[in-house]
Amino acid sequence: MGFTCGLIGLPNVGKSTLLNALSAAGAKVESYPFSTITTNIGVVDVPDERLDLLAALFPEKQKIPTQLQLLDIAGLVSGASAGEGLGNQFLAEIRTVDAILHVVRCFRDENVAHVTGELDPEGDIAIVNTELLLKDLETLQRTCATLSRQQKSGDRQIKTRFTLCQTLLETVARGSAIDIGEVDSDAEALIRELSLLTAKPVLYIANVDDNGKNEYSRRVEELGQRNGIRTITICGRIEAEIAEIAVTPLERKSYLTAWGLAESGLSQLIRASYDLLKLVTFFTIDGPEVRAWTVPQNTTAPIAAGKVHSDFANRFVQAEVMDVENLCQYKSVKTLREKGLIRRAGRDHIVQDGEIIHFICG
Ligand SMILES: Nc1nc2c(ncn2[C@@H]2O[C@H](COP(=O)(O)OP(=O)(O)OP(=O)(O)O)[C@@H](O)[C@H]2O)c(=O)[nH]1
Ligand SMILES: [Mg+2]
Repeated sequence: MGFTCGLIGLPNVGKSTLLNALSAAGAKVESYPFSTITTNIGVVDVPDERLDLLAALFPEKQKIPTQLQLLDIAGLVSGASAGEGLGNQFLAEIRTVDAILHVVRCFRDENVAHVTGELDPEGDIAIVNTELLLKDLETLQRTCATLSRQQKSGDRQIKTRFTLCQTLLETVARGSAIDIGEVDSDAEALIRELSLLTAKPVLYIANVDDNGKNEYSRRVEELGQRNGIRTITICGRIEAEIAEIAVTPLERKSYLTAWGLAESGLSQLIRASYDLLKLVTFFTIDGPEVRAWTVPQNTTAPIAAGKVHSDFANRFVQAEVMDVENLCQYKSVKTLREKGLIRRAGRDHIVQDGEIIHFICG
């Protein structure tokens, strides 16, 4: 399981509720703050219409979606970076995730305490962001101090690292998150090595009342737009209830319709997380399965082959590549072959999102 998103936010914003809605994790949900004290883990199937189309084309084969891992992390409060609440545990967990899903409370409910007293999406987001910044500040200060001592030895590499570290420290000390898209490859390596929290990709999740989008969720969206962060609006409680009572996808759909929800917010959320992680999906239709696989962007064909079977990476000779639309249109691999719609791809081929790949191994 390679890719992990972490649900973070203030206490009582609905993180565990969302995890339960997304997976059968059975996380404890309570109306008091800090009900989560140890991290809950859920595994989620990534919905994909293209896989559904392929499964319909090969009804005799088993459909296997690709998956994402989700962590539901303890809520944090102001002062977490200095150990308040479950602060340090929270921040240590965030280090391990590839992307952050920042849950923001946008629902009113007097039975559920709000840690700062009232609904304030911008303020809530700022509290969390400040704690992430303070933790990065501490990490960078500590690393800079160590490197500063070590560079006295005259080692060139250590000197370069020290300079990079200082630049990152200046950014964070100004109150700015680190933008991994803006730095060179050396700095990127250092950022990853130190697992800097503000450099991780983020998605906002506006957790709304039963009535859908509201004034608060729109404020989250506006803030997200200003910061280049995407927002997904979701009603965690309804989705969790539906997930609990609906057994089949059809049942789920009819409950969603009854609630006036066109598509599950959860599907949107999972797809958005997947985009956030810059992953691509490819499909295989060989053997008894139609299956979706996940690889990072810019993965070559032999590496992708190794994902399907560890042996394949070394034994890779070439690949045959088709498009889902073509296969759905002509309904058979044989016809695609006759029409010249199957491409041959060598070791340098970069796997593109949506390709159906047949690996030929020696
Ligand atoms: N009205 C309403 N209540 C919700 C919604 N989502 C969650 N809640 C309630 O809010 C309370 C807190 O939910 P949790 O999922 O435990 O919140 P959490 O963010 O995991 O909280 P901590 O673990 O304490 O950090 C519970 O009583 C939920 O039922 C929602 O969309 N609407
Ligand atoms: Mg919780």
